[in-house]
Amino acid sequence: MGQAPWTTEIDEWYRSQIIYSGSSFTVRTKGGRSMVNDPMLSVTWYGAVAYCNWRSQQLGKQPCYDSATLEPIYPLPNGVRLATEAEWEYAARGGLNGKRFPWGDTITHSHANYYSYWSGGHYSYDVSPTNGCHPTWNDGVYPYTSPAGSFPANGYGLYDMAGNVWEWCNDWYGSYSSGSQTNPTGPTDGWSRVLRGGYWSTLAYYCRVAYRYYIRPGNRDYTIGFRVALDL
Ligand SMILES: [Ca+2]
Ligand SMILES: [Ca+2]
Repeated sequence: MGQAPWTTEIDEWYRSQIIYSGSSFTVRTKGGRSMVNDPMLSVTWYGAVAYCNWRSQQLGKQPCYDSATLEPIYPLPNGVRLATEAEWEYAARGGLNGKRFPWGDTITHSHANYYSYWSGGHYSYDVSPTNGCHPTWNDGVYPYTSPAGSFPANGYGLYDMAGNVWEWCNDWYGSYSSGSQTNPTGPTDGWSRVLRGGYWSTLAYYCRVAYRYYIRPGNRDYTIGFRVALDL
């Protein structure tokens, strides 16, 4: 039996931007552009936290995840880890209070890498005159990610908190408690881990700083990446 016809397509779907030659790893080039400054993607939650532990080791910090199970260690040690969901949203807001996005209440393609609806579309706060995926980063070859720093930073100096790729958070996904909490670390157990921020082909609604998404931690997709946090 020959190679399944969908093998190439699946490979495309799961592309991480990293190529293994059998002896070494390199960052791939897409359409003549090196992806070295684009977000890494197609990584499971476990892959992301394994990276965090490796990075902690490089920096002489404590690992934040159990080396056998890769579950978070609580209280969270002072090492490299994924942001808690609360930390992520705090960081995304960039010091603004009650705004829909990291910069304000409306969104255009000058702010972020996302899918803009046609005017008169679903969301009145999506005011981009351009439509569909971002015209600069839509090169016809998935994924349409953009290099870090392609859009203005938010008030905390952070890039791409809205759009580009979904970002794994540390927490299990679950309902918020009714009472207020200080520095919550999420439910103690669950099925899915939190994703935040939307990606290059999500609508404005999903790029809002309050929008919560989730997926099984063993899943990977070329829309999902991660960003790390470190207590100083
Ligand atoms: Ca539009
Ligand atoms: Ca993002």
